[in-house]
Amino acid sequence: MKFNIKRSIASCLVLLIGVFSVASVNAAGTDHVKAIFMGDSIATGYGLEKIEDSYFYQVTLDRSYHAVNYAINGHKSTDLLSLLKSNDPMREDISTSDVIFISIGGNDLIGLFMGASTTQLMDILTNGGESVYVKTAIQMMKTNLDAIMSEIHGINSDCTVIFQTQYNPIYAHPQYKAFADKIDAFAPLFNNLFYSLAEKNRNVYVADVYTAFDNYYDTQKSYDVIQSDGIHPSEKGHALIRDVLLQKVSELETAGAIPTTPTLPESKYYLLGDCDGNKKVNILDATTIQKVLAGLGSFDEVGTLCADANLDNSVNVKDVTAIQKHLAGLLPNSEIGNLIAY
Ligand SMILES: [Ca+2]
Ligand SMILES: [Ca+2]
Repeated sequence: MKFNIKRSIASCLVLLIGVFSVASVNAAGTDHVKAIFMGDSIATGYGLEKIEDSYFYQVTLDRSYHAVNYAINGHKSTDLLSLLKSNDPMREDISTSDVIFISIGGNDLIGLFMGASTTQLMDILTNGGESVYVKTAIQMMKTNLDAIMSEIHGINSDCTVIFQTQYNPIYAHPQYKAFADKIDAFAPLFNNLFYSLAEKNRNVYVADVYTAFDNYYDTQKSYDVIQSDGIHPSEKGHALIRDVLLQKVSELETAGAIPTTPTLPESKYYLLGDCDGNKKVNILDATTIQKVLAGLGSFDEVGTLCADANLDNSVNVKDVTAIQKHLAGLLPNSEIGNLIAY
């Protein structure tokens, strides 16, 4: 019972691992600042070995936020706008949020390049920012960003919104790296849209991730902040984004634009269902419980929390079934796979 009481007052961290599903640990009655993360696969932590390496997780822990992540792999600005208009739980969370972090536009920019026909590609490479395709894509993203901001402010005009500029990953792309300088020539045209947005709207700010990556490339002579896919940030890249965001958060806290969570005893988190402690939930976790139930080993304190997959305060065969059903997609409202504070 002690565990449940602790949990009910603990902060909340909601994770998306691979698929879009949002669940939340009850954080009612807490004074935690509420943060929402949204956007694309940079924000989901796509491709990372451990979700703890994501900037989303690290910013949340650093500031003891109650955080919810609505990011979806592959999303462009058009997709984020549709999601904002249609997702009621997201709108509900926005209405009570203090700060929103948005990573969007990378797929608009790269998609323009990678989705181009030969004719379009030639036009882009020849004319850069003057290309009709680049201009059209920028105009569409501008329209979407304006609409995204009016949706958010329509729900909650007081929350602070931080847009992340999009870094150029193509220097590290196995296939397209020869075109990296071409992309770099018009990437600022996309990123300038965020600055215009911040000028036009109150409570809107920009965290300059682009420049942090660009400086890293120059000073470190390395692209190891990018994963081997040549697109997504690596563990180091997420640490870089984390630093840029925390710097901006500090400034905005000092300016009074973001509240700070009162100092609370440090929360620790466990991954529900991860019975073997490898930071993933898979079928081996169900097997681990079966072995312990058969007397082949035992759980320590955290292991016991992780193994109580159905959260009924005991570890038994029902937890094995719960993990199996979760893995089969049959328990959409389960908290298995979420980080839970204790
Ligand atoms: Ca595991
Ligand atoms: Ca149980």
